[in-house]
Amino acid sequence: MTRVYRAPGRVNLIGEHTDYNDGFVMPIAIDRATTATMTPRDDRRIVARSGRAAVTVSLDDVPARPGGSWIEYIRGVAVILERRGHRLGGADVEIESDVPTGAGLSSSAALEVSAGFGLLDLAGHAIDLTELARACQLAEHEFVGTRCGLMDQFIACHGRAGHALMLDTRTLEPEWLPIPSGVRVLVCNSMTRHAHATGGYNERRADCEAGVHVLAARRPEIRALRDVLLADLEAARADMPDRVYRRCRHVVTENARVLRAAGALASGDLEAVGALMVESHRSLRDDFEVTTPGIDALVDAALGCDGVYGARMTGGGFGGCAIALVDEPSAAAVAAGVQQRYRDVTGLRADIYPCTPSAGVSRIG
Ligand code: GAF
Repeated sequence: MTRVYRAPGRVNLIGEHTDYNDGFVMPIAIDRATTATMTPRDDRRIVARSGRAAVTVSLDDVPARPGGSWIEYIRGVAVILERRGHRLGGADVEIESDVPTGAGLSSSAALEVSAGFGLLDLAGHAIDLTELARACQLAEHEFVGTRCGLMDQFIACHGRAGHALMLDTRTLEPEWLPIPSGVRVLVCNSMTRHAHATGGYNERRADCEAGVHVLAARRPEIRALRDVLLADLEAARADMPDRVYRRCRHVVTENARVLRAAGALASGDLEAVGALMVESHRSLRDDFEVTTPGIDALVDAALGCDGVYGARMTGGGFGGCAIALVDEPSAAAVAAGVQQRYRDVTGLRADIYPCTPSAGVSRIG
């Protein structure tokens, strides 16, 4: 019995670096995905293939220090699921994906979720998608070393065709927002990625935690930046390094932007959504410092084209992708215009395509 499982990548419309601060995010599952073709084995080995790479690991032999290769995404999920009481069997796993790796479109969550879903299904377990998302997030913390939030795994599990998900990452309460007809989200891949993205990500998270520590000393009910008002932050500004203050300012203002963007999207006010996207990008560039010159160039290029409501980086940053919210009839001209301007500024060729809001993980064969 061979089965095929599929989990999507994602873009995030707005709400960046807010998920590990108990805040708000607005991801969309996209029509690029990872498929895991899986056949059960009667030993407890996972024999995984991706392109020409093949790796075998045993579920009974978990190394104290994970090896840092792509197999850790699969092994990590399997180990965490077993730790949570789901006994699994081995499997041959063939991985294929059209989610570009290292582009900020969450290829890692697509891999974790497709494989984790498949392992649970092959073992006959009922699947709680939110529990699966949490197991995948923990796998990334423990086996890969990125202290990520839950956004990517959550949307890979729960994505809905035609919709963005406004998620409160504290309560996990979802609000599904239909993407209005006549508008497209263009994915603009800068084709660049910093080698130190994981380190930079974890440093940003540590800065946010340092800010909470200072703020909670003044107001003990503060548990996360989600609980902080701009006035709290201004009052505590002198007690923290300027860098920490600016990281916190990004998160506090970004949470407010997501809430406003949700209202604007629900009422079809695309101009307002676009303006909030631009503000978000500037905050990520100037306060959170996770954009790169290439990504800034892509965003500027998009904002110089007719038919663009807004544009911003998407995902963790340090390279990767920007997105642009565009009028559907202008999409092809915007793609060509952005490509041209980006090449003029950087000499690089950006990969640009519209994405279709898609469903989350499922068995497809
Ligand atoms: C990465 C992480 F995996 C997410 O949890 C999120 O923090 C995002 O960066 C930034 O918003 O994709």
